[in-house]
Amino acid sequence: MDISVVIPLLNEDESLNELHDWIAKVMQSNRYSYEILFIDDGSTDNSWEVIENLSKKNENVKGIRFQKNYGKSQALNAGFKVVKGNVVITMDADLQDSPDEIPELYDLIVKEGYDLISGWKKKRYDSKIRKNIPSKLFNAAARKTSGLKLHDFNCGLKAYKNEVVKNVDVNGEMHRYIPVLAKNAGFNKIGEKVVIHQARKYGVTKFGMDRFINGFLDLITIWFLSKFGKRPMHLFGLLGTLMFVIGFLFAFYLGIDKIFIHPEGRLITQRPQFYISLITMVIGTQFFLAGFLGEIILKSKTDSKRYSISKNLNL
Ligand SMILES: Nc1nc2c(ncn2[C@@H]2O[C@H](COP(=O)(O)OP(=O)(O)O)[C@@H](O)[C@H]2O)c(=O)[nH]1
Ligand SMILES: [Mg+2]
Repeated sequence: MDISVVIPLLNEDESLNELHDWIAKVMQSNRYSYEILFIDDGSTDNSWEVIENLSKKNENVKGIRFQKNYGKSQALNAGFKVVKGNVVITMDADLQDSPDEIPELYDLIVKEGYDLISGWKKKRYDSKIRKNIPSKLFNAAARKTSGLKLHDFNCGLKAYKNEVVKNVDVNGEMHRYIPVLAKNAGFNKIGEKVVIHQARKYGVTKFGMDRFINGFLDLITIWFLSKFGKRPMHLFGLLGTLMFVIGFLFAFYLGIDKIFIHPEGRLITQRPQFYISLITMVIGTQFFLAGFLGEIILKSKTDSKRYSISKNLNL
C-alpha cells in the first residue's frame, strides 16, 4: 500500500465527509493505493456515525474509536500501530490542512528519501494573539532545545516513512515533538515543507493557550529523556555527589574552625552555615537516591496499557 492517512479527531462531524471526498479524489487522480484511518477520540457529536457511513461507502476507510478522550498523542499512537502504507501522512480533521499536499509529501519521502517531512504553516489563518505570536515563541524555544531547525512543530500535517512511525512511541502530549522523537530514534533525514493553511470552516478549535504551557513542560521532559532517560544515574548521581561533597567539606571546615582555630567562638549549632551545609548534604543524598530509583524503574519497566479501544472498523 502506498499511503496511509491518519486523522485524529475530536468532534468534527461537519468536516469529515468533505475531507474524505477530497482525500479520495486526490488518491484516485494520482492512482495511489491508500487507507484513511480516522481515530475518533471520544467525540460526543456524530463523528463516529459519519465515519461508519464513510467506511460503508469506501472500503479504504478505517476507524478506531476510543472509549473516552485520551488526547491527540494517544490517538496517533493507536493509529501508528496499525497503519500499512509505505508513507504515513497525519493530518487534522478540520479541513485546515489541504489534502492537495499529499502527492508532494509522498514524493519527498519516496523519491527524495526523507524519513520525515514536517508541514510549515507559513501563512496562518488563526487568531494572532492566541495562536500566531505564542506559536513563534514556542517554536523558537523548541528549536533551541531540540536542535531541530523546524519552523512549525505544532503543524498537524506531517509525512513519515513507515519505519519511523513504527519506531516512535508517542504519548502524553508528545505529538508536537514526533520529529524530535524520530531524531532520537535515529532517523536523521528530517525536512520541512511549506503547506497551505486555511481558516477553520466548521466547528471550533480544541487547543487554547494552555497548549503552549504544556508544550514547554513537554519540551523539558523530552530534553531530559533524550539526554538522561536511559541513564538517570549519570545526572542525579553527579549532582548528588557534588552537593554532598560540598556540604560535607563545609561542615568539616566548621568543625576544624571550632576545634582548632576559634575554640572560643559560637557553638557550631548557632552558626547558620551549619544548617546550610546540613541541608546541602541531605539534598545531595536525595538526588543520589533519585538516580538509583530511576535506574531501578528503568530495569523493571514493562509497557503498560494507556488506552482502551471500544471499536474497530476494517482492521
Ligand atoms: N485525537 C484527538 N484529536 C484532537 C483532540 N483535540 C483536537 N484534535 C484534533 O486535532 C486537530 C487540530 O485541532 P484544532 O482544534 O483544529 O487545533 P488548531 O488547528 O490548532 O486550532 C483537529 O483535527 C482536531 O479534531 C483530542 O483531544 N484528541
Ligand atoms: Mg485546526
